Amino acid sequence: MPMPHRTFAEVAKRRLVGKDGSDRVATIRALLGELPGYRNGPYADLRKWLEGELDRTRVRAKVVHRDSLQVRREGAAQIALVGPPNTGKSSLLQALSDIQVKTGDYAFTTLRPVPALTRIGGALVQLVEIPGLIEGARDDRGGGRALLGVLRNADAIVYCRSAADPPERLDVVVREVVAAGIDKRAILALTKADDLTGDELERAVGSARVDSTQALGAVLPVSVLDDESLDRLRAAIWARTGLIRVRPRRDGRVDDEPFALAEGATVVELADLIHHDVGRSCTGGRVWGDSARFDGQRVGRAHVLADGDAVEVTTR
Ligand SMILES: Nc1nc2c(ncn2[C@@H]2O[C@H](COP(=O)(O)OP(=O)(O)OP(=O)(O)O)[C@@H](O)[C@H]2O)c(=O)[nH]1
Ligand SMILES: [Mg+2]
Repeated sequence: MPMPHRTFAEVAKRRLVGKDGSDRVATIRALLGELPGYRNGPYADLRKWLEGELDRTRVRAKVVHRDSLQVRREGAAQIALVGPPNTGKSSLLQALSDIQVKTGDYAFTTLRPVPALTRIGGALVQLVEIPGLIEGARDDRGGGRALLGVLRNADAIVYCRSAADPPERLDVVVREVVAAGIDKRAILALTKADDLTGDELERAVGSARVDSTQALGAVLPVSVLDDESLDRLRAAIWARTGLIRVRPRRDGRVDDEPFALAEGATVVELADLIHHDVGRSCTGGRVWGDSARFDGQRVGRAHVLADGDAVEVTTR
């Protein structure tokens, strides 16, 4: 039994994350070897996509010196983690995904943006650690311009500061981001929350809230040792992607994997993502979830969906 094609696509993307040059070529070749040889349908589409990746990788290998800081977007949204050195950004990346990243008890362990894919409520989201933003980054100090370029591309920002550090520790980074004209939905993660006692943490969160300007967004204590805090971070990240997760329902069964749609998306937009033919013949649907007044409510094509909805699309 071959792997379902959607699973294969996810696995393939995951295996390609962060790979460049000959490493990437070898992985693509291996994936092509594992792909069932159908000439039509989704597997043939996957083959075409992989062959395209092969070409693009070869082209990129020649220009890699120019844009080696660029991060290839993967997943439904891209979230940048940024903050002073040694604030636990790599550790968060590692705790939220299953990649191995270098972490270390010293500054500037990470020197290039590091991407990692994480799943939030079934949807794939790319996290990117932005290292080493220093004073003068906007004037390209420390390769700052390219790093800010990655931030500019992201859908939202998680500012990271150690809970035990004074608020000012983040000032340099925030100043550079603001001066670069980057204005995104954001979260302030107070990292290594386990370093503080309950009382100390409460005070740290309180003063961060007072101090937190609009740019920093909601304050969230996190520790890689506390799974619940990581789940809260995941939820807060998702809330800032501007996306909703919607699962198709067919024959009474709800798909495991959600589609990620823009906030405000309608039934017909979901139908179109499932397949253009379904989009064309969509008459509406039945909805389970927050956008429905009751389970299985019948709705029209223009019904606006909510995060977490399950939808049975009806067609002519
Ligand atoms: N107690 C505690 N220590 C943590 C936590 N997260 C990270 N650390 C430690 O903090 C140190 C720095 O972690 P990194 O993840 O490398 O920090 P970083 O922000 O990626 O650092 P640079 O890449 O150097 O900027 C390491 O010694 C980690 O073990 C946490 O939640 N709790
Ligand atoms: Mg790091």
